[in-house]
Amino acid sequence: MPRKIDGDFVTFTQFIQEEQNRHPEATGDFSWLMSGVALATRMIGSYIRRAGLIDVWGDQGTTNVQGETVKKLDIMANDALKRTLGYRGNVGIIASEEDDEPRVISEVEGEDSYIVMFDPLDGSSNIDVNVSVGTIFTVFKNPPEIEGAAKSVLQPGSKQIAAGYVLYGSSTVLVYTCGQGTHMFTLDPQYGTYLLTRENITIPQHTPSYSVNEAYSHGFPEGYRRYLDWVKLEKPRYSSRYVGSLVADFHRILIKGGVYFYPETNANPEGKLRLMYESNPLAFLAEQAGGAASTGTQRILDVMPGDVHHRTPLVIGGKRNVDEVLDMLQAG
Ligand code: P6P
Repeated sequence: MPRKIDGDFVTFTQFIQEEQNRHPEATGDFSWLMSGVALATRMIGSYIRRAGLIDVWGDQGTTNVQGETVKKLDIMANDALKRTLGYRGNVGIIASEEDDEPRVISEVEGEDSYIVMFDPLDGSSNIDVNVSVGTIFTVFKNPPEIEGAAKSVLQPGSKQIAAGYVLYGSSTVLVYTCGQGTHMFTLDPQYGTYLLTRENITIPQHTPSYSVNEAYSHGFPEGYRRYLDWVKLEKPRYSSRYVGSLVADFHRILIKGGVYFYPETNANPEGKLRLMYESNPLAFLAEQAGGAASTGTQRILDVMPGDVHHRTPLVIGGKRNVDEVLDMLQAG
């Protein structure tokens, strides 16, 4: 049930404002920026809920910088985020999974400037079959001293000042952190606003559950294959859950525990998932909820990106679940 303060519901914007009041050093109107993200996701959710009734199924007819077929909804989601963030004067740079390069959208001088990066619609190939999809976002300070958007965005995940996702599932939930815990807000369609429904989420340290696309396991490094053999013999029995939509898979782990991993494969020797707007935000949320996130050899939040679309292997989930996988990798 939504949390109440003095009998009133707590909206996402109120929550952000309360956080900002607790941290006067937070420059600029951060809540105004985050309200832009929330508005865009409400627009995206309305498109998704009407898929089939409006012309949003199927392909756009182009491929993106990732070499992936672009879905019509990918473009609509990307445009919604760029439009709403474009009106937030304190957003200096945006970068999207759908765009080749980061873009300067406002020359905001000094401290009051942010970088927002996002995957506008992760898992969009699932739209046509009505499986949950998500929007993932992350926020960094825009360093005025660095020249050029392409360089300004190249910061390790430990520098994130906020991150989150929206999961368009059986209900629409926004999960968010600014380094003060991981919190969840549920969209009340009646009011069209996100209400606080879970505060200070904690990932169970260990749950007998793992999430991976085992079809590729023959191409995994040996340690992952050893883990997959071991886990099938363990007592109590482990369960396997894989939606094939990162936000849906991660959200299950955030609430119930377990581990998700997408290792290096023959098709994706660097890993398939992107660091800046997929792995980093989820790693920030996971660590704030007491979990862990690794490349298999390094903490995700310590990775120095090579470019805005840097790919990485990802192992993420409950602390002890992640350690079980890492122990198998380190066993050589
Ligand atoms: P595979 C969707 O394209 C995505 O990036 C994630 O949402 C998802 O976890 C993964 O790819 C699924 O990849 O190779 O198992 O289909």
